[in-house]
Amino acid sequence: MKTSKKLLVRALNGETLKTPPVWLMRQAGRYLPEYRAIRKNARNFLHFCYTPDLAVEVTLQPIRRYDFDAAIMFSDILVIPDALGQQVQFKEGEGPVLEPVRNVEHIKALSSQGVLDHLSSVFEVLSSLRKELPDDKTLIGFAGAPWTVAIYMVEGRGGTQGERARIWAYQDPQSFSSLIDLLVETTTEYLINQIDHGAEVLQLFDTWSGLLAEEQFERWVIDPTRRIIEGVHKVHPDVPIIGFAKGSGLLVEDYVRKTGVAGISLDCNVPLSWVKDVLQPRVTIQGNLDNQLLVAGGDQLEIGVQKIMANLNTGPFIFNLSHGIVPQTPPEHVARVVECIRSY
Ligand code: 1CP
Repeated sequence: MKTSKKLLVRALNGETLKTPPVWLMRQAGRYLPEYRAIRKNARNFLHFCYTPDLAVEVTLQPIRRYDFDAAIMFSDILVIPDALGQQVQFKEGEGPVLEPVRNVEHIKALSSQGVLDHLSSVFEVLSSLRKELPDDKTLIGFAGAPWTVAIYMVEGRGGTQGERARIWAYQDPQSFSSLIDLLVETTTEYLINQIDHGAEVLQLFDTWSGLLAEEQFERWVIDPTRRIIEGVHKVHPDVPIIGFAKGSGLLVEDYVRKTGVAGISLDCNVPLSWVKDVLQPRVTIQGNLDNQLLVAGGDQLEIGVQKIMANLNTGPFIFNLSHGIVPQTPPEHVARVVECIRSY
């Protein structure tokens, strides 16, 4: 099937569909027994991401089980710091641990030279997926947005409020911007190559954009995102890019106007009537079922799905979550959501 005929791409090109395309952030992951079975044999998480056979297999698992409209390649946003030469580890039960970047010398020690070679297995995963995916499914590539990746690079671990990065950005914006610029340049090349290898849609994850005050948001979220999208579109003008500026509240309107995203992935703390009236006329909406309601299940789950459908399925729309599926999610709740959307 031609890419432009696929449901996800049609929605991103502004079409209102009777039944919206559906995929869920972190649709591959520990809530699935078939994922855990493969994961337990992998040496470590990064090695798992870099082993094409395994990454392809776990990408396809949720497509087989739920018939989602799109597959997101299995990888992680932290492969970029790893490829830049920063030490990155995923510790069991602890999450990512990085050798922190805290000053100009640390930034200078990073190198964008071998990044694409280092990530060649990711491109292999995409090429294989394009061959193996059912014809009507869209293949999504992704990267972390510079601000969110920088937070992990500077803090050295998850579970922070990005304090060090935020203070650095205020105290010495010039040196902090050299880190952001390096990420803009590297991420742009990385995404262009993802498209060259079969990605049909891209998503930029800015999970921690909601930590920033208005001017900082403009400088460290909007501007780098706009530059990446411009750079990608210079080479591949027709590939739609979805932005996930999580937690950014009302600032998301500016993000939509200035970055060039074709779709905006929303979390669940935005009023749906505002989304419908203000955002949806400009951009395709993706979202925004509370990922904890997906754990909770029951009647509330179906009511939640229907409320989103009633508000947002009257314009260009992609069904998704507020944030990724968590490991405690009962797999049968995911099946109910898909059924509920398709029988709406
Ligand atoms: O052991 C495991 O299985 C590790 C769990 C896990 C998984 C399944 C991690 C570690 N990463 C992933 C895959 C992943 N990460 C995908 C795959 C595709 C899919 O959606 O199915 C994607 C898109 C990501 C992106 C990602 N990684 C983000 C952005 C999206 C989001 O959820 O906010 C972030 C912030 C990360 C960092 C990361 N990687 C892994 C963990 C536990 C974390 C979060 C650390 C933290 O801040 O606490």
